[in-house]
This record gives sequence, structure tokens and C-alpha cells, in this order.
Amino acid sequence: MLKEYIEIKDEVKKALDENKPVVSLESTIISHGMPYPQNVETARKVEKLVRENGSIPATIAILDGKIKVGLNDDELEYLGKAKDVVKTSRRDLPFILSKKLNGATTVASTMIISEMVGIKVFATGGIGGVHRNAQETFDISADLMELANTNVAVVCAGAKSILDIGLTLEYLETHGVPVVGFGTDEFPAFYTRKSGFGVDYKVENTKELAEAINMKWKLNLNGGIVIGNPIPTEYEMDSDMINNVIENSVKEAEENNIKGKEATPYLLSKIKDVTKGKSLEANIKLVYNNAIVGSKLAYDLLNSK
Ligand code: PSU
Ligand code: MN
Repeated sequence: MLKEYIEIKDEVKKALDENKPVVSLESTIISHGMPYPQNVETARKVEKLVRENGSIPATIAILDGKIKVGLNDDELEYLGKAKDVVKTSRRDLPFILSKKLNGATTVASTMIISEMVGIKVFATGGIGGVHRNAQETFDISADLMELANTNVAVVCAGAKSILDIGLTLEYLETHGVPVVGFGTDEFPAFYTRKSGFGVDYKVENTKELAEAINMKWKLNLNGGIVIGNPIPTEYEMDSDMINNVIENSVKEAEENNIKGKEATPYLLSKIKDVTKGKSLEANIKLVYNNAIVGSKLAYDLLNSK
């Protein structure tokens, strides 16, 4: 029935039909998370890394009101360049589709669409979370509710400290979302390997991880899993420096009254400018690292009990 609204690229459809591993990828990171042309270059390289590590990549977006699972080169280029691509989370999906607009999917909506088509693993940079000062603003990303409800494993480099990482972890705990450290017992903070907060479980490899995830879903414990995969040491940023930059950017966002869906893209671009592109470089490297782990995980999920 959903066929009318979803177009799955042949290669992805074939992989799903034949029960081969597929990894989904989001498009907000392309349209609103990174500048052109690095965004498109990164998106292409991420797909390549997924492939080289055994899975088929499926970047998800909405084009002319149609959900696309798997994009061609021109479509990726369009998402990276165009100014008419709307950041699309759960609440936006029905309107972007019914108005036949272009939409870039967030973690939340990429999870929703992944589940609709049967993709179990999704790799990205960072998840949304509870923003600093959420006690006042109530700014809590819809990504967290999606993780509570939708059966997709999300490989990320943790949450960056534009968020309140402690409150984000509390929220996930309340909703029964396991938070796993990939080779670490500390939840990573995106640009840095350490956040000062622990994870619920540490795993050493994707096979061990796949066994736990399969168990969760066999028990009908609905909802996602957060896999915190730290940025490789050689690309890690200095934590005092980056936290200082983040601190100032958050203040500036407040002063300029930046709210709602604009908050995350604003902060990312601000941080990039102040670090003279260093944060973008780190961002790109950590996404690559997540694509590799996601690809291996998708394979192991199909090949373990
Ligand atoms: N974190 C990043 N880059 C991003 C995002 C988060 O480092 O591009 C995007 C993701 O798509 C995520 C969304 O789902 O921001 C969260 O936005 P919000 O806080 O408005 O829910
Ligand atoms: Mn928000």
C-alpha cells in the first residue's frame, strides 16, 4: 500500500528481497548539517564505505513529495546544493509529501522510513537530544521519541555538547533505549571520544552487538538502540577548545533567538566557522567511521541469532 509513496532504488530493493545487508543514511546531514560541496563528497564516500564493508547503502530523502530510498548521483548533488529542501522530521513528513515538496530526513524520519521498508541499521553522525537549558525551552529532539518506538539500530558518534548529554541519556533510559559503547565504556561526545558519561553496555565488536540487538527484537522490546562509536583518536578535537566554542555558540543562538528546528543547523555552522573548518573535518571523519561499523553490523545482524 505504501508503494505509491515510496520509491526504492533497484539495488536496494534487490538486497532487501534477497535478505542481504542494507544500511540507511540520512539526508539532513547533507542539506542542513554540512556546507556544499563537502556535504555531497561526504555522502558519496559514505556510500562507498558502506559498500566496501559488505552492505548496500540507502540514502533516504523526499523528492517532489516522493520518499526515495537510495539516491542516484544527481539526487545527492541536488540535496547538497538546493535551497528548497526542508528539514523533515516526524511531524513534517505528511506535509512535505502531500504538498509534493523536497525534504531532507532527520534521524527520526530516517528511522521511520527505514522501518517501513525493512532496513534495520542506520548510520549517521550525531543524534538529536535534550538541548541545554531544556528545562526552560522544552527543546527535546523528536529523535529521542523515535528511538523509543522504532526498531532501528542507530550508529552515531554520540551526542555533541550543544546538547545536555546527561539529560539526553536520562531521557533514553526512561524510554528503555539501550545506549551501547562501541569499544568504549564512555558515551562519546561527537568531536571528542569522551563525554564524562558512561554507557549502559560496552561491546567489542559488531557480532556481540548484533546478538544483543537480535535478542531485543526477538523479545518484542520495541524501539531502537544507540550505538556510540567514538571518533578515531587521530581526528579527535581538543575538548577544552571545542567545548569553549560550543559554549559561545549556544549563547549566541540564545541572543539571536534561534529556536526549534533552526537550532541544530545554526550551531553546527557557527562551530564550523569559529573552528575554521576543523569541526567539519572531524564531523566528516566520524561519519566515515560510523558507516564502516554500520555496514559490518548490518551483515552480522543477518548472520547471527
Ligand atoms: N547532529 C549533527 N548533524 C546533523 C544533525 C544532528 O551533527 O545534521 C541533524 C540530524 O538529522 C538530527 C537532527 O536528526 O539534526 C536533529 O535536529 P533537531 O535537534 O531539530 O531534532
Ligand atoms: Mn529541537
